[in-house]
Amino acid sequence: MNEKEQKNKQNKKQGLPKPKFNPTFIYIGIAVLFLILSFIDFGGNGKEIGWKEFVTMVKSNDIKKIVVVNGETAEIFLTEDAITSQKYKDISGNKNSVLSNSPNFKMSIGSIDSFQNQLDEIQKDKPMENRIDIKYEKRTDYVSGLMSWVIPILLFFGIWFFLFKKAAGGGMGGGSQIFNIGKSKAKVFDKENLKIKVDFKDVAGMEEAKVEIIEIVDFLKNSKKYTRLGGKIPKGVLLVGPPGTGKTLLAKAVAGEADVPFFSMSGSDFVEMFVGVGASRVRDLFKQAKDKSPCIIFIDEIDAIGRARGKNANFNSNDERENTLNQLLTEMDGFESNSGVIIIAATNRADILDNALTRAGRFDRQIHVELPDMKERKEIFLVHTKNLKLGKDVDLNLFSKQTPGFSGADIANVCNESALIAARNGHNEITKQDFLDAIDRIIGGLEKRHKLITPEEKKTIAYHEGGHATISWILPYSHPLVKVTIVPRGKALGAAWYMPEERQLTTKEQILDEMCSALGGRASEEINFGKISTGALNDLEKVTKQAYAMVTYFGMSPEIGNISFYDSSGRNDYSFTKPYSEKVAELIDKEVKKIIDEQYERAKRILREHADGLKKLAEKLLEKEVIFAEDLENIFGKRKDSNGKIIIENELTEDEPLTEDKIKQEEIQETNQSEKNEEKETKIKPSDD
Ligand code: NHX
Ligand code: ZN
Repeated sequence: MNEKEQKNKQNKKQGLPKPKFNPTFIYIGIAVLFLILSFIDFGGNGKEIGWKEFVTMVKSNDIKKIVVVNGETAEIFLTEDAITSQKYKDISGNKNSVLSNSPNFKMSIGSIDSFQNQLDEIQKDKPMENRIDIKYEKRTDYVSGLMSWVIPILLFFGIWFFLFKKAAGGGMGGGSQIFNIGKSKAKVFDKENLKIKVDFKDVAGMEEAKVEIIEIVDFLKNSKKYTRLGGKIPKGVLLVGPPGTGKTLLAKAVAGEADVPFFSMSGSDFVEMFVGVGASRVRDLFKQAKDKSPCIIFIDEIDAIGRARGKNANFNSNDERENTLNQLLTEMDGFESNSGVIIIAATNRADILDNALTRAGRFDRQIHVELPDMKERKEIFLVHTKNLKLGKDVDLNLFSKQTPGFSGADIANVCNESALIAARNGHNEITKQDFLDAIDRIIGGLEKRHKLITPEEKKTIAYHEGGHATISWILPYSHPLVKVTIVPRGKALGAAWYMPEERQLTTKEQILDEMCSALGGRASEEINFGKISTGALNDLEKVTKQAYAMVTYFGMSPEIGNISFYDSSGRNDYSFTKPYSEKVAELIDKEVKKIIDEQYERAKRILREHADGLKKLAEKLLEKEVIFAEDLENIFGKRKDSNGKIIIENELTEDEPLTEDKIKQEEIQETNQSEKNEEKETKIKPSDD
């Protein structure tokens, strides 16, 4: 630590503000100095007099000598007698001093010649020895001479400096961009800079990940405990999980909890236009980190540099990325395990990372951060609704049930959107409906009630959606329907919304039933109008993908058998070569077509069987635009499972209180118990997702 830092520390201890050193003060100081210098007249303080006074002085023989400076100014020195008698006190305004050898008066002259002539004229009667002594002097004005070359230079440097500062770029701190190109761009969070305010309290959900990550905090805090027994502290931790699940938040919470500096950087920050920059930035980052150890380096989106080497289609074009990766690998090997620097990297694709990066001794620990389940979603809702003004009817249990597949970021988005919607509707608090609208908005996009749709099109849409709804109501394994709408939203003209069950396994029957309901839209168009439309695009896309997955991944086609071409390592991309023969390829296509054709026929059969119900449904849709599960129950009766038993929708199981907020939440729920039945009507996922 150098002296300056120590001084700063002392100042802090005494509560003094850090002395602020501002270079502009110097510049202003210099400028003022020059101004003062140029105004001070070294030529003396003699008062300027006119010709008339001068003639009087000459005639009364009071002038001892005259010095003509630079042919412009005559400096007049009085005789001792004149000074002692204080004859010209009135003119000079104060006493004329004998002591000073500066002139008593000054006078501007036109030219030396005319001055000389006029002076001679005045004293032409005087004898030569009584005449005034005239001297001619040439004085250089050092100040203005200096200024004339100093100012341009100063100006030049000033502009240069200014331009340089501008080039240094926004927000990256001082210095020029050009000179800092090899420096790491890491954002540093530590005591002096930005304080991390996140700790584990702020991390909701992710229970499993939290348990593992708490260990990392312990490594940083009590490293002795582990090293005492000869153990090595891990160097790298890889956070793997889909986007928006809070990997960055988790890493920040580790740093916040362990109270150590935190270097945050994105994988793409390393890469620049210039060769060698990435590697140099890695070097710089590790150097900085070692100086501040114990600390955490966080590299977001590490796949930007960590992708497997040499497997790219465009050969040799990515040397720079490889150099960067190599440097990262070397640096990770380079520093000792117990140096107190832990690298946390985040990615949503661990499978494409280079083997060397994930081997033991580097990022050997992988923590999987998964999408939150219903209980975790509720915790996340609790965190994000903390600062919202909630209405009495808000039920976070319902919302967490309505948002399967949502990430933490999505939930944050829902909460924010709900506040905006409530404000737009002029509500004083955010109501349940505002939340449900926000959820719909996040899933399906913006509602477009004003889209121009002809009556025929409207009818087609109604029958299309009616087809989806009818089949999913009749088939036992399809997802429970929430609502059907023919109001355009996002890119879709209409949608059937389902509540996808959060299941870990899916049976073949479930997939087939889903495919059948997805094909129900097109089937309904064909049956009812004898014409089909382009509108089934999304449905067909989904069905085709599902069918191919069944055949090539899940071994669900008898012809292909229990063969899977799925590659979990993700290393070989089959974009050019397929791992099967042409014959198998043909077979796959045939099987896929068979599955889809079968389901399409099944869909048409079901729709013909329930033609009356479908008609009623479509008409109701055209009339009301949005219909709910209730209306379907009125038309088709209760939904039955594969054994013909009536399906009872399982109520949300109440779990034990989580926090005080939770208790408050339950009070709210009790007051709404009567409304509970209606809550089921709400929607969750459009069919064309
Ligand atoms: C379109 N979208 O983009 C319209 C807005 C059958 C009532 N032309 O399956 O909305 O038709 O169950 C080029 C050509 C998307 C681009 C045709 C993009 C077709 C959703 C499909 C409802 N609900 N389909 C559904 C739907 C559509 C689409 C296209 C395209 C429809 C259907 C999209
Ligand atoms: Zn459809």
